[in-house]
Amino acid sequence: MSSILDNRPALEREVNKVAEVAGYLWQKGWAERNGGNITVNITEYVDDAIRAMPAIAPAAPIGATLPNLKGCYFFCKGTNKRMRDLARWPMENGSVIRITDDCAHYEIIADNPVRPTSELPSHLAVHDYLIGKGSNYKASLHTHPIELVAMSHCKKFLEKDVATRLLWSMIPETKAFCPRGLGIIPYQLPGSNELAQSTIRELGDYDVTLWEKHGVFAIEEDIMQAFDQVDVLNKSALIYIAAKNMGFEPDGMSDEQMREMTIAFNLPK
Ligand code: 2HA
Ligand code: ZN
Repeated sequence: MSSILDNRPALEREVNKVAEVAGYLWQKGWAERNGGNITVNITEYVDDAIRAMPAIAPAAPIGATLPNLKGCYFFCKGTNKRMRDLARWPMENGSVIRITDDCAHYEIIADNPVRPTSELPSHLAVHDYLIGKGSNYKASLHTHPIELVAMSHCKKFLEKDVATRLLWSMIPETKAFCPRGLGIIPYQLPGSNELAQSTIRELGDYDVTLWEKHGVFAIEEDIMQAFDQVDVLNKSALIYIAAKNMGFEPDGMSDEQMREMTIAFNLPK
């Protein structure tokens, strides 16, 4: 069967990155059943032949009008599809969609009529926001990292920047690679517009947000970097929990050590 990826190595590379990340999410235990979603803005790889491709399923409403998405194309994980299947067969467990000219509907154009993720309204609202502010971020990732979700069940860690400061202080790399920290989103119904709106509010200040008692939502230039941010933060959570399991509260890096690091790596304060 022919594929939209045939003779399009740059587009194929982006989809392969999605498949690789989907495999990591499964291996880490962050993607039970159909848990988590990935969307990537692939508009820069779209040529005239793709623009001429007909829809292979009727147009469906997004649930919102998103003016910045006019003419945009996305690769999306399919709803009810498993990350572990996306890892092996990306074009059977995900699809390429086009936003229609009214900016309120999408149509699937390739390879199979796989309906996109249940979190599509929040993912697309985030992409609309990113384009609107001229960001070069193209990927968004929602997943269920065990230790970060566990921390989100404790009120103390839901106060602004408490979890960020704790996680940064576990190992110097965390602040170096996640200099914007972890934004906190109070519990909202999965897939709801309220969840999308509060996520967008926090993404002004953070690249990764923690959805209370649910998961994380991360944005980055590509899907590999979005995964890296979550992985680095969850690694710090694992170190914190390992220390607690050994029966002590970890000291964390001192304020002086954090200051020294911030200056040496030229990080924001
Ligand atoms: O798509 O994780 O929050 C499955 C989910 C929804
Ligand atoms: Zn989820």
